[in-house]
Amino acid sequence: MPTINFPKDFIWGSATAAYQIEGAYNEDGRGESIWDRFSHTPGNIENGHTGDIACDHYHRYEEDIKIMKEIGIKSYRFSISWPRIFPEGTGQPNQKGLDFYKRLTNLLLENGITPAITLYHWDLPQKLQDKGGWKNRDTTDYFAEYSEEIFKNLGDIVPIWITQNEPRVVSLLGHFLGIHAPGIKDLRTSLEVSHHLMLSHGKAVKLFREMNINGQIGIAPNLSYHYPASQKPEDIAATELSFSIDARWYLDPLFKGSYPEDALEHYKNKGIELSFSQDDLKLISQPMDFLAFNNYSSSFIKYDPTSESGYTGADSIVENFEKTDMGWIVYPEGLYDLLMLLDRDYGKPNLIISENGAAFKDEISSNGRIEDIKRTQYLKDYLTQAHRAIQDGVNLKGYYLWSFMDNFEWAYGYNKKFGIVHVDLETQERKIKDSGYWYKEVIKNNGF
Ligand code: IFM
Repeated sequence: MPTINFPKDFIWGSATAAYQIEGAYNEDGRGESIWDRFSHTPGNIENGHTGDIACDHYHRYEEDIKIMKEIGIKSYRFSISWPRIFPEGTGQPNQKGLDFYKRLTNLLLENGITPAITLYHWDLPQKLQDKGGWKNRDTTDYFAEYSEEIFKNLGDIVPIWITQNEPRVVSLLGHFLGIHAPGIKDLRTSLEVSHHLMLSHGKAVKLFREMNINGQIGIAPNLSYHYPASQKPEDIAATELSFSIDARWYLDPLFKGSYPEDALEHYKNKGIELSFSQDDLKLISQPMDFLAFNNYSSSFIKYDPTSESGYTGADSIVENFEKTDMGWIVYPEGLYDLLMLLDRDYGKPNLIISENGAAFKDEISSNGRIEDIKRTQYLKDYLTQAHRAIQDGVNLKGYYLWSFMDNFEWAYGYNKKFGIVHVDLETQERKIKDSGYWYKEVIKNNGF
């Protein structure tokens, strides 16, 4: 008997994203995405890796669904490649692209696996980038057009929908740091982009309601709990500001219909005065059915007047923590604190952990197994904290493990392994890791 029991109907899921697994980048009429352009540009991705072939999931989805079934995964979260549906970003939809997602969705359903669709997981059609990408407000209308097409085709069979995945990463890494596609480095642009991503979410939710889709819809920002490096007032203030910039910037518009004042003030002091119309904020703050969020780690923040933002990560604190292969600290209590904060500050929403997992180096041992003890321990510790929050009254409805299989980890190429299923990139052979077998038992017992 498990000692940690999850509520009946808890959603045990696993997640991936189109560009990270599909491959078939130029097949069946798929258009170019900004990630094709970015990864094909030398110097952007470790080892020059690309998503051209990736896990070849486009051709191997049947085998992948078989493995999901073997593990007992109850819900599979995947994203749709916008340029597979609209190669030009807008205009005529590509029937072959739609057919692929229909085949995938139907096979999931036949196998008793609930499909959960993410509409945007970063692969904007390059043609839309050529028109200004997410900086261009028109992109929010193109996104609505694309969402409408997907709702029309899959709305009657897919019960769970996520509009945008990690708008903060798109804005910061893609448009301020320039280390993700489309590789832009401009603060003002990154802020305009973040607003347009949120607006596109609002437009998709509006359509979803107008079309009477019989499912649930939400968004998936990446969130982590921020702790002050000390109890000094300046560290506490710096921590609040950093959390406003990283998290409340997305949460407040969704739940309160406004952007956080301290973050607006911070940007104003940098010479960027932002104002947003009430109409936009009304669209963004339409009620969602759930808030999904991706969580991997936590941050410790200290006041630092020498840094551009006025704060930095407290290296002296985190150096003693265990870290994953991404360099992210393992701090499961941070998930508990985050769940409690969301519950307290945002009106007890239904919550879904739409991503959680760990990259560690794997080796196939002589007995043929992949004994990924660290990943299993990480999952166990994070799920323990998720369960603790449920016990304390948080409305946590589900958990999607990132990732179903090893895949293209953006700027790191294939060098970071998050999967509970190992993928041999030479042969495309799949192998369930020990963590996958552990997850299978967790799902079977609804706990551990
Ligand atoms: O692989 C990514 C995913 O695409 C978005 N969330 C974080 C994961 C791990 O970095």
